[in-house]
Amino acid sequence: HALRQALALAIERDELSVVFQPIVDISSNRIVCFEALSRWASAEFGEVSPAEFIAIAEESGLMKTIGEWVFARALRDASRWPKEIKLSVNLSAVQFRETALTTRFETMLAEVGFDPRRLELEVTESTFLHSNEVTRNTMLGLKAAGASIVMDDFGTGYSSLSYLRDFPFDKIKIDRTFIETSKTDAASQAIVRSVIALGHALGMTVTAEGIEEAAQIDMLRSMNCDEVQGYIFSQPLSAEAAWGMACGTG
Ligand code: G
Ligand code: G
Ligand code: MN
Ligand code: NA
Repeated sequence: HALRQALALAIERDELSVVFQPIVDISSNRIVCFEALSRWASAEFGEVSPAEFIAIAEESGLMKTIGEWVFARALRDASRWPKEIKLSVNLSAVQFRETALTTRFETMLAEVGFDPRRLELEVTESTFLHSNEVTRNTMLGLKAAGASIVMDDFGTGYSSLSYLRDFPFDKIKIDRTFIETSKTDAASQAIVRSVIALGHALGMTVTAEGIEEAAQIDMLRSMNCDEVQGYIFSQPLSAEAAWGMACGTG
């Protein structure tokens, strides 16, 4: 409850920020995208993880405001990068339940002159758990505007192949728990290989998350994975550091 009250004041107190983690093309080894990840440095509670404060925002009606702030901030920073580098933003299930989301995002994109085709929107499987026509229409609207839709953390939570069939995803991100265990666990390795093949069969790009070792990149390359992300390349970076890296000076 106290946390909720502090979160309600986080924007005006300037306690929220956005950091950026690079996503690398596995064949060219170039940065193709940065994922925006939000951070909250609370005066009272210290660093609160997004896993925690996003959940609070969702339950307390703050998600719309916070989601929009994060989007605006990430866009502002990304608009300084070279045009071939994309921006990926995580969206909460709650944000999709709002019909006006597409229009507002389009307005914000137009304001900074950011091509919607450079935008990727990451959604988790929980988005579909209570999905309805509004969720679907919002997703179709964002896609029609030019953005790509990404299934995040694939393989965990309420994984359902019907979501891949019924919603227009452009990309799948394989959850890092499968990558972590694939060195020693044959089942994880078989799942990673199969999800890559499945994604490709559906015409989707496949990204692997949580890469911490070179051997994991080699394994994923042999499996034809498209993109990789993880601490081996970089931790999430400040806007300034991401800009340096995007421009090749980082
Ligand atoms: O950055 P970190 O690993 O702490 O993120 C933890 C979780 O919080 C991840 O699942 C990530 O997708 C989620 N997350 C981070 N920033 C945002 C955000 O701005 N919006 C939403 N909906 N989720 C976010
Ligand atoms: O769920 P989502 O993929 O949006 O979460 C991204 C989170 O994963 C970020 O909070 C980031 O800090 C974390 N992360 C990114 N790369 C790595 C990694 O190589 N190892 C681990 N353990 N976590 C990572
Ligand atoms: Mn994500
Ligand atoms: Na993830």
